[in-house]
Amino acid sequence: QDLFQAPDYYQLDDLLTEEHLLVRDAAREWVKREVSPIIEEAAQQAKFPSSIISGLAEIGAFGPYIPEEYGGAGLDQMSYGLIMQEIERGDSGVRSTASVQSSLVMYPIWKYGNEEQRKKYLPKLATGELMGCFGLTEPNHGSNPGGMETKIKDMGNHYLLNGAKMWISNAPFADIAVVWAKNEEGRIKGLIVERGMEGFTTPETHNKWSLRASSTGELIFDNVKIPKENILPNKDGLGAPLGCLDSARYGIAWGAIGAAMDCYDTALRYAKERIQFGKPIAATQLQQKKLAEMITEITKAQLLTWRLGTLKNENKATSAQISMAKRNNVDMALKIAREARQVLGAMGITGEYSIMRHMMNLESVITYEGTHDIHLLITGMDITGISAFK
Ligand code: TGC
Ligand code: FAD
Repeated sequence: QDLFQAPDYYQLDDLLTEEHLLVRDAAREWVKREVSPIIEEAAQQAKFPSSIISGLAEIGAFGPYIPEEYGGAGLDQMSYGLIMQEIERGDSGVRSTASVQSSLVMYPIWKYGNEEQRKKYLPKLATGELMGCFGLTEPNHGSNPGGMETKIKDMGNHYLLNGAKMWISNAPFADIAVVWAKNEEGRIKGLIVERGMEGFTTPETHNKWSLRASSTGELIFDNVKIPKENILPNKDGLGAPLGCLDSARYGIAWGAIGAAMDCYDTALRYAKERIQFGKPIAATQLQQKKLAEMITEITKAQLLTWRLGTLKNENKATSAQISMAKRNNVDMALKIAREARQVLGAMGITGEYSIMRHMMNLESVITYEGTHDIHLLITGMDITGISAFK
């Protein structure tokens, strides 16, 4: 296969620094070399390709913006976004692993943990020596995590954890889980649960048609003893896990552009090569409409996301702005995947091409980290000042 084409219709590369371009190109080259050749097979087999963990660490995908003193790459938010874009060009499931490790495990330990917790866990998470997962969603509480039933009880020298989390990325193989549970006063606390603690199990969720190269499971807590030093002391309440989601949603906004680029690029090449009625299908107005709309939507998403990156770098991005970008870009990518699949005709349904895999993956991406509906209602709440959730 040729090199990835990178649509840059509005010369956005001119707005990036040398460092951004270096970081992006290193991630792009790694994805092409290490992810593209193996990902279709991994998805077909529904197996997480654990061989890529060390490579993800090497390109800085685990904690891109975590300071170097804790083993992170010490990069800015734009670089973080560009890495996510390149990884999701390969596969949303691989990007999920990086998102969870960076924004949902390393971020809360860095922001809400104490110095001992940071030093104990972050360097090993950055190299992939330790892998983590994030337990917020429960069987009865998905969009409404504030209703969670998982709870901790103070036993004097430790806490006792009981409850269950569901749909947890990386759970089946994670070494640690950042888990959100209510204390006896009903206040949400973050805690670090380690594999091997008695009463803690992580059964795998099977039969997914989406995100098949990502491993998903449950977290079951049956009277698990949690040492007090495993509680994240510096923030509690629902705002703590939601703060982590802001960081992950920002990365997903970039990642979705990567998936869309790959679908567009594949459809464009195919349309130029596929001859029907004596001419390339790219010569027909209908296929040109599809391709022209795809590049228009990708370009709009790139501009929105670049601006969001600059706001993030200045610490000025609001949660509502992040929601808008996550919602817009994932929807854009899913629509492009559906259109691109049709450009390829029957070939589009096979694993010879990446489009159908992207399309199925994006059905998860449009649901996790806040559904398409929830992000619309977050925008609605932001512009009207009225919450539709209450
Ligand atoms: P609400 O009353 O609005 O807020 C409660 C407290 O939280 C604060 N807050 C935020 N803080 C930081 N970031 C945000 N985005 C925040 N949104 C709200 C808020 O200020 C308040 O603070 P305080 O101090 O006043 O208490 O809460 P609500 O119960 O009405 O719910 C709001 C809602 C629906 C928007 C929220 O619950 C939500 O976002 N639901 C969606 C759930 C979700 O996204 N789950 C994701 C689970 S993790 C996942 O999917 C990982 S997939 C990863 C992968 O594989 O890539
Ligand atoms: P529900 O909340 O039951 O929603 C069902 C439908 O109702 C949706 O269409 C929703 O938009 C709609 N709806 C809900 N409330 C409203 C409302 N107020 N108004 C209008 N419509 C509404 N979670 C984690 O904690 N950690 C993870 O690592 C993780 N990984 C995941 C990986 C995968 C592959 C998937 C699919 C999910 C993952 N999740 C994870 C869970 C994910 O965050 C939830 O699935 C998501 O938040 C939605 O919750 P739900 O599935 O329970 O849907």
